[in-house]
Amino acid sequence: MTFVEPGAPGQLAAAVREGFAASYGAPATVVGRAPGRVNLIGEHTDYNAGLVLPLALPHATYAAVALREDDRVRIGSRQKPQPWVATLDTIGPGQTDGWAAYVAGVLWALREAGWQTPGVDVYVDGTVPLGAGLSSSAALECSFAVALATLLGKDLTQAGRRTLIEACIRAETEVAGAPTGGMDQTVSMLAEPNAALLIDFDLQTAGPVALRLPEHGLAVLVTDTRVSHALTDGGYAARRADCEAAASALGVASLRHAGIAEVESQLTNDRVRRRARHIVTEIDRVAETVEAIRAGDWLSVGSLFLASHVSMRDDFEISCAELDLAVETALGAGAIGARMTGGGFGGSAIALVPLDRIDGVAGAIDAAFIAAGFRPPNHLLGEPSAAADVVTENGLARSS
Ligand code: GAF
Repeated sequence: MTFVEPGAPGQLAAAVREGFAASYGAPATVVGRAPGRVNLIGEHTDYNAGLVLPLALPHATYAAVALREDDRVRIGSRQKPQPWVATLDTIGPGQTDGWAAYVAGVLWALREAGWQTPGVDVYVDGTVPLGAGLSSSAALECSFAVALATLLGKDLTQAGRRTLIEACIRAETEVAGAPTGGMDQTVSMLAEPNAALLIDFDLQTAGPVALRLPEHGLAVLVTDTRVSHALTDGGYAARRADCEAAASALGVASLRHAGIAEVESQLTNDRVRRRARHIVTEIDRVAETVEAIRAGDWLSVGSLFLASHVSMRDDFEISCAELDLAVETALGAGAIGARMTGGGFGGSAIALVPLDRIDGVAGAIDAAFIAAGFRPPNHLLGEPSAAADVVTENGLARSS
């Protein structure tokens, strides 16, 4: 069984400072840290003005950054120490691709928002599994954004963080070309420890929902199927287009404002109707999950997880054999509920598991994968953790 550990922030920050110094021959000024996320429920609802309920993982990306005196931009990582190099005026939509776009795009978006910034040197590393549906991209964007904000003397208050969220979303959608909905950047910037974050994309509000699972003898087990997941592939954009077609056919601005009766009776295209049915029922499930968590009704939370998975498998069609097997096996091995999480087409599944069943459920999933001829998955624990911030020399995130 392989569990991916989050690592100690102080050590990981020191490691990126070392990598920075080795790459650029001078010390970094600031290290930003931003968490990956796992979504408890509410999938593909963010771009439909709906509700989502993610939590920030303890697994994070760390970005060591220094301002330059010229307009050069250098971005390196432990995986790719040879830095990507550009100048400020060559960064932007249609001009920048590859992984560095997630950092350079933030720089571009903040300059578009009016920030005066010189060139930067950046070096990143972290413990968020890549391509696992756990928002390694948003963690990369947000780790750089908080570091740059701090270097430029900007605040990291709620209002300051909203500016950074917008810039990170623009980086991802306009520069990296992934037409995503904003959940990942929002939770990475606004999450609180021991809580999930209920985000309402219609009202533009976000607030914590207390989630002290160990006190209830429970944990969120995350299983990374290691089936590749890329939001720039066509599947995500195709789902988004179907949702927009459904809203348009129903005459509403977004599916948040559609009811299930009209979806069933007025949408004549079978595929579009099923997509819309997922969104409308999923938004209701998020609200019901929040109520069940607040009431300590974990069996209902588990049932809602399973209903969400079935909806994504059959109506939204974003699951895959590995995700279905992880969910079915987790339930058979003692999980209270399980579902695929994130954008889909691979990536991760979550299971709500009694503490004394964590190893049993993870082991059963491994065995089932091997028996099915799949690569053994990785696991991690989804302990609700803190939002993005800078890391001080002693390893503690600065309070903001
Ligand atoms: C990805 C996207 F980035 C999010 O915006 C969201 O749509 C999610 O898939 C599905 O819920 O993580």
